[in-house]
Amino acid sequence: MSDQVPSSVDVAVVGAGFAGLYTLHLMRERGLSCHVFEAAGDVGGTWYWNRYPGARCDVESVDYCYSFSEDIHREWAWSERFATQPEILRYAEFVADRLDLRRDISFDAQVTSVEWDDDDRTWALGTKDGRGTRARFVVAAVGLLSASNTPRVPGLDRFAGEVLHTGHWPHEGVDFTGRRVAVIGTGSSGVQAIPEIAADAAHTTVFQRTANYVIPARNRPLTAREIFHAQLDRAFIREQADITPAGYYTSGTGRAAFDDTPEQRETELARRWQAGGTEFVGTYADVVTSREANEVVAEFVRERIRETVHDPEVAARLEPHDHPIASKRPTVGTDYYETFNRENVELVDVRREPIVEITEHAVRTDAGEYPADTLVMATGYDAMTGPLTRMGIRGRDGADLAVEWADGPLSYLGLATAGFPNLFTVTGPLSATALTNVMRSIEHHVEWIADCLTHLTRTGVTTIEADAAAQQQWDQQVDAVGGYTFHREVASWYTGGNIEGKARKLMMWVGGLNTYKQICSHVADGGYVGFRLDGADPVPPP
Ligand code: NA7
Repeated sequence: MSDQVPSSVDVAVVGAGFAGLYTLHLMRERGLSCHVFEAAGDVGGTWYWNRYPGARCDVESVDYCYSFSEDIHREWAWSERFATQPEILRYAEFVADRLDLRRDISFDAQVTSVEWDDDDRTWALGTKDGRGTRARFVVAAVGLLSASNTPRVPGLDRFAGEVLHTGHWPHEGVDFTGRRVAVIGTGSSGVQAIPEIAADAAHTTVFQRTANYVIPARNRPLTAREIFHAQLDRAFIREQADITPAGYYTSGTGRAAFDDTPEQRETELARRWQAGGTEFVGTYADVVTSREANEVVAEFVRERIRETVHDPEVAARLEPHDHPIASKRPTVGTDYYETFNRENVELVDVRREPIVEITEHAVRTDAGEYPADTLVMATGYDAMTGPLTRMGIRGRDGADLAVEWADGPLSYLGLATAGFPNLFTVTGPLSATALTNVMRSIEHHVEWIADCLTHLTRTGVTTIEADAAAQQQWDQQVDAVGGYTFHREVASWYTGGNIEGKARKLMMWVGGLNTYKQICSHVADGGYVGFRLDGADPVPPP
């Protein structure tokens, strides 16, 4: 770990999750001096904080890892199909050790100001505790889901027991034995945590705002053969990142739902439901573009809910009806629906009976009071923009990123924003991320940025800045492509609709990582089309 912050560097990186770690490694390889600032006490990013019971990745572990290094790929073996948070964190630590990264990372260093100085064309970064540096370039590797969202429920500060957020879980863990627990939120975090909490707690009350489609994980240990193949197949993994929309191999049928007969559909969906994992939702190619196709898959899930949950009233409350399946991030769970058959578990639909307030010892809805000793907020994140707008970024002429983005994020390719020269985002808003295997998005963005900085350094260019017109065109393209799927219309963290008062805008390119990578390559190959180099007119298309 580095307590010594250099007074100036070529590249300052914010965040030591998977994006920040790879950025540091690649910058070193390119001969650029680099320093990383990380708010947490160690590496891992989202996997450092999300220590709630049951926390796992919903992408299969053999895909949720780096592919850039032959050595790392060969030396690491995952133990389960869906890795647990502790195992993923160990992997991040392993990579940090293997590449000797910690010596250039400052921990417990929350960046609170990032200010552009036009005179000497550098950024000044400052942390909450007064550390800082100057940097030619800044890479914000802050993750999509790192700014947690705690809704302003009246009386929350009066609650006498512990209030926990899944995204900031106590490192020492929590013993729920004998406690009455209230869980608010049934997204991925809630879906994973609820069965584990219910197994230990005296009583668990689940407050659900939107019923979700929960696909069984069917998690299991990986076989020796699977581990061997995963270690062998790095080239395959990288190739898939280039040719598939999600950036990894998926076993969808490639057919439209109505290409199959009803019997074939039932058989195919049942087989995939049995296999588990998010691939179930990708059974048919038109699931996010055809309402009828979507409804077939959605109804299949509802039938499984009715089949699993004994109390028909509870089952009805758990059935999702208000959004298409896969229009929000699909959730993968273990024994989620089964948990509602437990005597000590209660489900409250807060659309029917809204939460009015939190009292000292209970959650009070307009229909009654639910006693609780511990409150678990599984209420998600101010996703994608939150980590960036909370960082005090001020660009050219003092422009405040939070103000510029008040009506939604603006970015060219999701990599850079007009008015903020020499600042790059990894998995930033309006890039190809979130719907992808984020590991592949991270690798692509970091490599693109590293190539860009290498080019600028070689050619003596001191500033690069997205052109406002190119940015606007990209914005329109993201929106137009977004119109082909259901993601844009649904209130979720993809659109900012999960948070009261947040501007609604689809925040990612849904046209596929493969297509996005080609666009980014054309931009670079054309000499950074749509960017202004050293303040000159934007580079036109070749
Ligand atoms: P999510 O998926 O955003 O889920 C948050 C949950 O909290 C969701 O059920 C929300 O309901 C609920 N929520 C949020 N605000 C409130 C209020 N005010 N009242 C009641 N319920 C509320 O976050 P997660 O942490 O579960 O998962 C994030 C990602 O991590 C996930 O997509 C994976 O990629 C991994 P809503 O559905 O908005 O009505």
